Amino acid sequence: MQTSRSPAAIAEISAGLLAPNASLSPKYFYDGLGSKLFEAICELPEYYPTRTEAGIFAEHGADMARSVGTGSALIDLGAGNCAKAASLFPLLQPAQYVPVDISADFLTGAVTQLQQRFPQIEMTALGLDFSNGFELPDNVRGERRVFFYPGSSIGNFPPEQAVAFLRGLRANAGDDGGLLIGVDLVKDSDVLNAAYDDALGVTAAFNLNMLRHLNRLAGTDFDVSQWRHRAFFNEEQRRIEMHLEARSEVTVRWEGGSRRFASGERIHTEDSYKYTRQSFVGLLERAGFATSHVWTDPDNWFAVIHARV
Ligand code: AVI
Repeated sequence: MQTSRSPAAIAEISAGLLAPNASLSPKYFYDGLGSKLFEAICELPEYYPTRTEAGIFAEHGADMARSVGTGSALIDLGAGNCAKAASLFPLLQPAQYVPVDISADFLTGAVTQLQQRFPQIEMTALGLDFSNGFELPDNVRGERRVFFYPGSSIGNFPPEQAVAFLRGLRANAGDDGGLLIGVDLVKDSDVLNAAYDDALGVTAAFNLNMLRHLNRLAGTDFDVSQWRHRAFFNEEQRRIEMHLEARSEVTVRWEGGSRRFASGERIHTEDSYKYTRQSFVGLLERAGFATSHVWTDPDNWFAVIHARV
């Protein structure tokens, strides 16, 4: 979660707004309110990924533990409140738990509580932005390392960046480690469009809230009421695209820059790539992983994959 002004953030936001096709990183969704809105999205009837993945864990957790093995160092990427990993502790029985999240404060609170429930698991919280690669601390290096990356967050990287990111995990996994990852699958576009443009407008609020966050981060003067949420499945690219669209002509100003947007002009805020089973297995192979097992729900909407090095 990023809330204070930094020259690097201002430069990045400014470059994104001035690009011919304006675009901003989805990381700017997540201020305090943005994180709460994302939690609300996960509860929406239209947003199937969270509950579908939870259903797969509930149904196949024991099988996953057999495939992954017990006694590993479980490295939870984007751990948040650590609830997903914790639900698997009784089955996976990790020797060590390493939650990694950009919000260190949030993590520390969650881990303190978790340590009381599972005193036998050694826990080391890491507060860092892992999307650009990271080094594991020395005390994690001795164990068999299993990365846990649920929620289909891998879909928010373009495929080439996803391969590079997975390669980084592969390099950190050692000779006998692995990866347990959640992947959202290609499906009927009506289901996908509804999941990212829900009837209550929670995803619209999540998208629009980025503008308030930018105002604080970069001193932009966005007026939220002048913009609307747009989300649609791009069949050719197999991705949901989210945009913010100007309702009428509007000029946005910030210290050191300004940009005029014509009515209907858009700022691209997020891509969420959807994969077929085969296409994701291909991505894993390119990153140096071998797929060990794939579990899906009865509708084949979501997959949890165990990959070995
Ligand atoms: C975090 N990520 C996996 C979500 C997704 O589905 O791509 C972010 C999101 N954007 C809109 N709704 C949810």
